Amino acid sequence: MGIVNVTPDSFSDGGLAFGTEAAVASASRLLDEGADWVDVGGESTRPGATPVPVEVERERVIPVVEALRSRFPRAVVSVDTSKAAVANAALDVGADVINDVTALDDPAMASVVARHGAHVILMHMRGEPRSMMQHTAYTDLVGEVVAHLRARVARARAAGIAADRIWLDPGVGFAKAPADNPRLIANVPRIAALGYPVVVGASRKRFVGELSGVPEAAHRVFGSIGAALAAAEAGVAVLRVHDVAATRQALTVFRACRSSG
Ligand code: HH2
Repeated sequence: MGIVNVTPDSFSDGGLAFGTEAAVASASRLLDEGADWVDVGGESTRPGATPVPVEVERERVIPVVEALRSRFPRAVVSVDTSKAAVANAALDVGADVINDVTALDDPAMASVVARHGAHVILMHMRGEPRSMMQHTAYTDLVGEVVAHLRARVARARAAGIAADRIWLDPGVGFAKAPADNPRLIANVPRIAALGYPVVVGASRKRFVGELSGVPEAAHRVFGSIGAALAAAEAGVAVLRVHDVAATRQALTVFRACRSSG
């Protein structure tokens, strides 16, 4: 999954894909580089980010989804939103998946997804992006993440979202202390044991920079590849990444080696 941020302030590439044309060009490049899926986001969820009003988010995202749908009919298109109104508009113009970092906090979200027969990514987070880094204390990190995701799956199922439309994500960097992130990647099998495919987004994140001593997010490609291969080894179904060509190349070789034993 290649990341297309239609935002002026995302943590690693804010402003690069701001505006419909730039976002579509960026998605087109990611698909050329080997992405199967593009994730379009109109609101940054980096720690401390200020929420964007629904109208603004809708105006950023919907024209991009419309353009992608007509130009790339075979690509999977997800919209990274936690607002049911934005999700509804995006599904109306052909988005396939809602990537909800709050895992259905908006009371209308589950029914919007169910009504469209869409897919949904349920991600683990505590609090909201503005305050999440004040909620990083766990007594049993993996157990608590699994329990939270299990509860959100129950919410999705109760609203009528089919089991084969649900994806889970441990939420790397969302209300997590630095050491929690590699731990969650190593423990992907415990999340997958809930019975749903797992998505991981570690690309360019702060823990990668802290582990490798690289302060600049855009320079964390090599460390991000390390996280991506560890996640692949742990069994994730989808990697959410900025650097598609590099990740695709690494994964191709990784898989060839893994399957040649
Ligand atoms: N991380 C970000 C946003 N959306 N969705 C999922 N499912 N998993 C993630 O790990 C995830 C996500 C990171 O936030 P943002 O500040 O918007 O930056 P970017 O989109 O460039 O990664």
